[in-house]
Amino acid sequence: MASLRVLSRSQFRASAPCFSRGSLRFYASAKPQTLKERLAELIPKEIENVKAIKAEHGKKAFGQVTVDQVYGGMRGLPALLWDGSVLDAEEGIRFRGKTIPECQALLPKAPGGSEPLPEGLFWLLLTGEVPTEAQAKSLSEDWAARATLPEFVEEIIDRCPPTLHPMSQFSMAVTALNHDSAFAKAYQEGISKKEYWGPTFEDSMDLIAKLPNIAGRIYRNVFGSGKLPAIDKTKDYSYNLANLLGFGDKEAFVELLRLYITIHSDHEGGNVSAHTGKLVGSALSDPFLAFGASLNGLAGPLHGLANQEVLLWLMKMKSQVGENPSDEKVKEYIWSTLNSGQVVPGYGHAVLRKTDPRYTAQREFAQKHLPDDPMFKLVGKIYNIAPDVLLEAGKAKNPWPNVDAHSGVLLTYYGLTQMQFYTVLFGVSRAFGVAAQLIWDRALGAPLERPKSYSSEAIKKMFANK
Ligand code: FAM
Repeated sequence: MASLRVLSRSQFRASAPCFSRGSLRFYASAKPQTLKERLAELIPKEIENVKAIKAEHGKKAFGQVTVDQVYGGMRGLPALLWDGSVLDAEEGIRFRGKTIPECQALLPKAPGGSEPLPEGLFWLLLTGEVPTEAQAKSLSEDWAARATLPEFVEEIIDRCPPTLHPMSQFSMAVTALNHDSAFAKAYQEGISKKEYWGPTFEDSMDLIAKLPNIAGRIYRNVFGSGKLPAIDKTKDYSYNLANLLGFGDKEAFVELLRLYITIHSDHEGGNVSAHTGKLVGSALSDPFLAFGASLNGLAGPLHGLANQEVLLWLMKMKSQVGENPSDEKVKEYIWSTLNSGQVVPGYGHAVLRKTDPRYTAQREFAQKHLPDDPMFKLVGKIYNIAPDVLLEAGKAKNPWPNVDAHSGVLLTYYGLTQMQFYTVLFGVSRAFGVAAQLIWDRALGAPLERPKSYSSEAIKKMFANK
């Protein structure tokens, strides 16, 4: 359906008049404004905004950097800029100022669906604006049109031994896409710095578009579930991803993926995968190289691999304490994990100090779709017990569950039981945030990242007489 909007002069030329009201003239345009067109309008304004902030506040300090922060993984160090999402320790993530429930209410949905389309989230991350249904649909179509993999990338995936972890295969395939990078090509041809964001945008769109085919191919190769279907160009991104994995006929699973991708997309700029993408991108490595690096960080057990670890841990717990254990048995099992020097996967967070709203969103989905599932009930029981145990143990600053404590149980319920694959789905989702960040970094001319490191000897000398 044609959309109504007030048009800029250049857009006016391509449109036919529709009607006027007062001094405003409205035009029916056959095509909604594209994401790239909207960004082209927003970028010059944001460049001016950043210039003004730097001019007014550039020499002001955030506060002290302590030696503990240097030794302590830079916790809380204010060092990065990213407008797409901000993480509050108590409240959790907001995407461009919007909480997860607000995104669920406001972002466009698929026909008959009730979860937000990740297409809308990507638009929101990039522009700060909620797109129309037509704009979200135009992204589904654009991504479907870009989804085909180069043959040599298919071959790389097909040659991987099924024993190679799906995340390693995923990162290799993404890195190999750099073969056709528009940014790398434009850079070789001498593109001006002011134009960097254009080919970065094209690469980012290609990257996101090709991930379902990469993920689907890895899944089918490793777990032996037959030939990949073609992308359906009339359907949304999450449907296509589900279908490539062999779950296209399960509407509730498709809805789960829409929610899953949305809530896993971005978690401000400092987490390992987001920051790695930004850091590598700052060397002007193209989005495929930068996101390949993000994936390698996501593959660590303290970050994205935690969703696999949670399921393994739950399975072990079940085998030791049975399907429907008493609270006492669950408590004992959690203590045995801690006493053997391991972490309780899915609990704790570097920034959050309350239950992760991404956990809550998944819990609400489970309450709606699988309230009687025994594994869901076990996860609920652990939620009632683990925080007290972690508090009593006295080390973790945050005893509450994070996003990974819940996702595996939902995927298992719908038949996606291969937990080694779970982090790949996290990776597909995280591309949305990393890509949005890369586009804005190139648009704002973000410089090479180069913080300073110190030796312990230098630190001792620096504070010798203080
Ligand atoms: N189980 C046992 N110990 C824990 C713990 C947990 N779930 N969470 C934190 N601790 C320990 C931590 O290992 C550290 O011990 P040491 O002093 O011996 O080094 C101590 O408590 C203080 O850590 P912290 O300051 O509370 O947390 P960090 O900011 O250092 O680490 C996490 C944050 C997420 C790495 C940590 O909570 C953890 O290992 N959690 C389990 C793994 C997990 O679920 N990761 C996924 C995080 C998720 F949100 C994501 O990125 N996808």
